[in-house]
Amino acid sequence: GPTSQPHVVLLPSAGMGHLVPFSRLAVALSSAHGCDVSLVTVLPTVSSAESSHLEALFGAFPAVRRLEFHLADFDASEFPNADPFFLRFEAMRRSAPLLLGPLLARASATALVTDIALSSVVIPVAKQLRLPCYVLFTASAAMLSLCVHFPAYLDANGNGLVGDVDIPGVYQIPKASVPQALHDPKHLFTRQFVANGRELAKSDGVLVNSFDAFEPEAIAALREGAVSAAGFFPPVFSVGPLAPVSFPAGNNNRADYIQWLEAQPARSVVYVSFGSRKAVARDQLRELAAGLEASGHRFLWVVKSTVVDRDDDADLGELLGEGFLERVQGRGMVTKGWVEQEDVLKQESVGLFISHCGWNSVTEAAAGGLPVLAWPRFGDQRVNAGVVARSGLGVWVDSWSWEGEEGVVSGESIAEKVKAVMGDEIARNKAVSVRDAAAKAVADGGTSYRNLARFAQRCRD
Ligand code: BUP
Repeated sequence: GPTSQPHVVLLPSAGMGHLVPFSRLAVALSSAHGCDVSLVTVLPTVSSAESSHLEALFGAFPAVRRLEFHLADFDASEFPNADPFFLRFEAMRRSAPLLLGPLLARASATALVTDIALSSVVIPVAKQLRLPCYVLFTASAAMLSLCVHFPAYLDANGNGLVGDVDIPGVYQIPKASVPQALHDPKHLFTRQFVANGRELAKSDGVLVNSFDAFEPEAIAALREGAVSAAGFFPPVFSVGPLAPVSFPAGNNNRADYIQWLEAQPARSVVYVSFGSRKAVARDQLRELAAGLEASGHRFLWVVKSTVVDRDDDADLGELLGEGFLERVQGRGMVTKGWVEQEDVLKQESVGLFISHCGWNSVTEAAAGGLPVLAWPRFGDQRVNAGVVARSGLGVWVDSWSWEGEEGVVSGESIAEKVKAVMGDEIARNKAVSVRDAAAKAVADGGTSYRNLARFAQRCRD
């Protein structure tokens, strides 16, 4: 109601890649910037990683309130074979026009931050309620610039064939880096992406988990209005890297992989993770195993062989090939479950991160000054890998295969590259410079610090 105090409602969509930056933002606004914050949740979550994360978050930060969003019935049979996370986005998008307004009214929301994946349906709901509506873009600023420019790009290319995309004021995204789905105008992801891109200009501002020194071109071009066809764009709040939320450990037992990492020499371990959302093909898993073994380096490898973690009952030994686990015992640690990546990246012993370049992982590597060997696979990951290479955070062998490509990268190529980057002093120093720039951005008076304070001030006004 009109007499209640300012109340910021945050609305994430599905998947850890979305939930993680939202919970970081929730804690930052609530703990450091004096905002009353609620986080909207949809139950049941798609993955069990999300449900454990939410439980830990609400347990550790009781000031962050939980608002449950009940979805209308949704018939998924219209989208055979669709990714379960996209299906959840779509279910939320369909429920928002009718069900979100009442939820926000009941909660006496005074500002809303919506996930980019829901923007085109949520912004009109907020407008109707006269509620200031901001968007949290959960990927890179480069990807944000693509999102803003892409509708105009399609309008100008009536034939629907997508080639290299030259983003005004930014740089060219090569055809191969444009997310696979966007090459098909009828794809569910493309329809959502274009609708969201068109609607963004009507938001009250866009937050992005990046920092000015990391992505100078994209952030400046967005701010200057150079990217949008209208020549105007709402304020861009680059607030990254958002600080990880640390949950007090439930017990005193440090995880086995942390104990193992603590026992290894400085910068001797390769950490390998391809994110939480997509399985790696079995052939490729075998080659990766061969590559890590042949590199001679120590490694910690998080293996994922199914799309949704609840379905993962594969046997590691069988998955990685006869005798592999025995041969690398002591030198390589392989785990199927969730690891606390933040804790891993903090370890002195970790010297390289082989990453799919999910944007959260990239920002975490940047904050830690850990060199990245980029191996993007699908979605926005090749665009993010471009940021990794440009910024000096890491290296990207862009000929390595990605979604839709037949090839498997051989164990020999992987071993060779791992050896090269592990021994590359210059690469390490560059990653450390990125870390220093990130620390400066989030420190008192830094660009990200000021942007977040400015944003919180608006929410409190
Ligand atoms: Br896997 C894994 N532990 O075992 P991204 C991930 N994470 O802490 P994604 C763990 O989840 P999208 C694990 O630190 C990061 O914060 C990781 O987000 C954490 O990739 C987050 O890196 C994963 O953006 O999401 O999951 O592929 O595709 O939505 O970007």
